[in-house]
Amino acid sequence: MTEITAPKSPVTAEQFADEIREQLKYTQNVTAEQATAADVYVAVSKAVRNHLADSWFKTQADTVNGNTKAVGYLSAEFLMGKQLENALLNAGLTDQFDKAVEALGFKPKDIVDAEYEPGLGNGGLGRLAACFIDSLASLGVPAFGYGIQYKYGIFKQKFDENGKQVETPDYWLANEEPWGHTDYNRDQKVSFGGKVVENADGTKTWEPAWSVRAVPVDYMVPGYKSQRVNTLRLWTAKSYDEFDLLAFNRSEYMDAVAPQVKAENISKILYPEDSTKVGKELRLEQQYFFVSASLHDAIRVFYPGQDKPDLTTFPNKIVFQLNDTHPVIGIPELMRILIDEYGYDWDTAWSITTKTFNYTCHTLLPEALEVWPASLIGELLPRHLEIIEKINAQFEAELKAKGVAADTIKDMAIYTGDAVRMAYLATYGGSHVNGVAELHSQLLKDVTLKNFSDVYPDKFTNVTNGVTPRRFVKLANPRLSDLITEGLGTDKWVSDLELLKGLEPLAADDEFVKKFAAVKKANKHAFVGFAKDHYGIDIDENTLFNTMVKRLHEYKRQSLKILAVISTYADIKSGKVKAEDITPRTVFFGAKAAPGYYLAKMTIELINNVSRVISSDSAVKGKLAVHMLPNYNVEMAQNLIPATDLDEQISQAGKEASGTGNMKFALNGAMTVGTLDGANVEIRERVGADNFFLFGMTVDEVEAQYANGYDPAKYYEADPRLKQAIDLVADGTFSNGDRNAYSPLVADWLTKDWFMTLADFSAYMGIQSEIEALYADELEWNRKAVLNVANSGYFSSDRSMEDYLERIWHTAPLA
Ligand code: Z15
Repeated sequence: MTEITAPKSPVTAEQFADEIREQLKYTQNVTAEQATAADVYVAVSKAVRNHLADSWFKTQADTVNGNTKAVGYLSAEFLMGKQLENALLNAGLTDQFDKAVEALGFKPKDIVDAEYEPGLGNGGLGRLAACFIDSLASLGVPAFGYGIQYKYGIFKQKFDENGKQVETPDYWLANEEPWGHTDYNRDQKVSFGGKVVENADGTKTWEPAWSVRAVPVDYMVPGYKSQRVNTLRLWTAKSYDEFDLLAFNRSEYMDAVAPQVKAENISKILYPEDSTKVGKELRLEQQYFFVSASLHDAIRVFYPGQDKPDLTTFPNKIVFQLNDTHPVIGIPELMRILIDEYGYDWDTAWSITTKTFNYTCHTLLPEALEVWPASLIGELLPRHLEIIEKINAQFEAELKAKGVAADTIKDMAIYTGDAVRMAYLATYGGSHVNGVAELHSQLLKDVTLKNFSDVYPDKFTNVTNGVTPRRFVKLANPRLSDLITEGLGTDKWVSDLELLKGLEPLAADDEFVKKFAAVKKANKHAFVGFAKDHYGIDIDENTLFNTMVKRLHEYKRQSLKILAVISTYADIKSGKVKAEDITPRTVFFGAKAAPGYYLAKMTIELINNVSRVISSDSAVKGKLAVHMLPNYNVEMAQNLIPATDLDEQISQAGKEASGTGNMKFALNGAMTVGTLDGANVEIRERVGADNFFLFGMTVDEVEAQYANGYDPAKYYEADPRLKQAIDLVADGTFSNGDRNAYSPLVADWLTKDWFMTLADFSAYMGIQSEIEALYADELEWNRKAVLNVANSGYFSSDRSMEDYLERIWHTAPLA
């Protein structure tokens, strides 16, 4: 990788202040005296964008003319987080910003806080996409992120007076949004419905019933010290029929705007499900909408002004990564474009298409692998259904020729006659398939996509996820960043995270470890202030900060954590644990539940009510506190992760594909309690078994239990602590005496418990005692935490990108 250093100081603080004043005056139309923090935020953001513009144009030109292939990252979600601080960092303007806004009479923090977080993603998958495009720009790899600019992002979560989750719309565009530029002149037409007619010459013509206008909104994606700025292109849907005159003349005024409503609905809202079923027509419309617009956009970019481009070179220009099954309709769409719009024959089109696409699978849960009813595809995209049928026929013939058994061929069907399996289509229609952690990729080959791996072993590979060290260390944890730089004698680790390894010897240096402990303490203190400001809660900073933040899902097992908390509560209250043996602890939960996910929502309600009961019980005051923090988002992550002592990664083994929170915590010097699942396995390998709190069943043990007929009630009867905890939920302790409040949850635990929370409970309680014993030795604890930081450099998304470049994309940074 060639490092192009950013100009030392593109402008002075005084010059930058003038640029801000100019923006205030001529774009915001307020005087510096009238300006509020919100005005200054917009002005600063536009001034920073101007600094990035030349690098952006140069990167675009080099992308088209250069000798390296670009990457197109197709993703229904990009969970970007706030932009300003990151843009300042990458533009090399952080110091100038601080001084300039102070000169204008503002506190830098108030300006940064004025930004509204764009929540265009649900969780790990969307945040991963954001980390990846950050790393691609930082490595200098030409890349486009392609997705949807939803009008409403992930819902805002509140809790009602009973502790139930309440969702409110996230109208993030209520105020001026300075980062996205709507490029009306680079629009694309996306069509739906209608029928396919066969022409005299045997070719097919799709006669769609309706079309929408896809208008791109461009976001600059600045690299860190790379002088490169890539593009995130998010499509928004507009109507072509601004006014239906016929309807208007019949004075059906409301009907006159119906086409606009229908068209603009497509990019109206992000589906709030994360690894749970959706299967709604509008969702398929969204998927086709952004994928079709993006493929046409790539042809426009790489073959400018050409009516008859030679698209056999398309796979040399750009390689598309399919982020989960959501964009997989891109495979038949590229076939259709090549055959129907550009006149290629089937085989040529297939050869181009299979070279163009690769597929990342992010799950092991069967319900998260999309399967669309053929009838729905047929209605919405009749030409695509034909193409899918033909792909399937070709696939079956190919399998037959390879000697695959007939019943196996049937099991592998892409098109079953009434459904289309998108994961299978992606596996057959692309060059590579990857999982997101070693264990996950292995399970894909052994279980989920076993038949495919048997026939196409070379397609399968692994790329372990990573996170960007810019946002999640440098920006989120400035104190630790300064200490790392001091310890290493360089700040190069920000773009070369394996350099953290150089901290390893310092774990033996008590003075360094004490400085590290002081950083953690300061971060905890800061979070106490953040929590007071944002949530109005009082936290005792002299407690162990124990955090579990992620989407609420049964497989992630928030239930296991809350049952353990209840058990500890009961033990303290009953005096079973002596006062001197108690490690004071504050447990933080953050989790959104999909609005239709009944048991997940009930778990949130339970956590809130456990929190309520514990906080009003003087018997545990100062010893145990639980907080369910509302609306977990990127900003909360950036504040809470650096303040955490112990993080929870306790999914049932074999269910969490990777996890990326686990990486953020390790890099910020938290200790992890976790199962052998997802990337936990690799984190533990790297940080060392002594520096990771492992517990619970392995994948093989889980499988054996399923095979033997798992009976959770057995565990309930066998462990008195578990029995007591569940009984307290059942007897109304956390529901003002109402014994029915949690009965569906209790019934599930005792009779189903699909993710074996009960089976892992005893081991989990056991490891918690070890954790508390170690925590009592402050120096030892922090020594291990330092070793977590020192050995987690591998989990940089820069490294993930290098792996994709080498194993899948076969491209390189621009010269
Ligand atoms: C999602 O956030 C993930 C997988 C999915 O299939 C969907 Cl629909 C959403 C997550 C995985 O659960 C998590 O383990 C992984 O770290 C993340 O994707 C990024 O790969």
